[in-house]
Amino acid sequence: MSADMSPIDKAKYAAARRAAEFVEDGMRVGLGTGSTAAWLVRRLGERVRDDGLKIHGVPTSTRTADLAREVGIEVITLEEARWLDLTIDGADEFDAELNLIKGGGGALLQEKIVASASDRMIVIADAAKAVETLGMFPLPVEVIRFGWTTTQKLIGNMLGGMDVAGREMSLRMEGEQPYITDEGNHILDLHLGRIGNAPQLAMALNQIAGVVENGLFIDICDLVVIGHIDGRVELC
Ligand code: ABF
Repeated sequence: MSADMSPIDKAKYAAARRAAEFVEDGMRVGLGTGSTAAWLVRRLGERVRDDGLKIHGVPTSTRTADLAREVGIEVITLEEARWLDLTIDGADEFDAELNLIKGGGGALLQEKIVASASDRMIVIADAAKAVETLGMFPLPVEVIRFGWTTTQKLIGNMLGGMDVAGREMSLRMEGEQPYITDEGNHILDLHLGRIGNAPQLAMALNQIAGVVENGLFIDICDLVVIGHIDGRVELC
């Protein structure tokens, strides 16, 4: 940890460093995406280099794969791993039931597949990610490019049947261009404000033609490692 780290980076680093202690020799580990997960990958790289840790890493995005290789982690595909001992990843929001909103980093599809292929999933997050009710963070929904505006309309109709405030659905942009995921899809961000029944919404969204996956992670996370700006860490 360097002295010029921002307070939020100190919190993310503290969570990542603590979570890295759950990684044991010989594990097949899912490696998350985002700035907090990047601290985890760097910390595991230190353990590989300094302690001779031997793990196989399965990345959840090309950028995580690049970073993992850079720090000396042996990267394999999920097919080669077949199943994972542990996945450690970030999140945009988590509630008391450890349900999550993920996908702010645009990698929700690989993240959900990798997390679902793991014996255990640990989320690393700064304390600001803790919420009473999910939904303030816009919910990312990955949709195939073909007919995405129709899919957007179908989602809006479905939401019309629910009492949700502010149904704006914005297409994720990267500069002037629509954001394209590693799988070549688009992402819609649903500005719902509050999600009353996350499990129900997660199921309803994935029934809609054109929806690939959504950023609600229900009953997937086993533990959240919370980092605070003073460096304290909480497990919940
Ligand atoms: C990724 O990390 C995404 O699913 C999630 O949106 C993001 C959180 O980003 P950060 O750690 O940079 O706050 O897993």
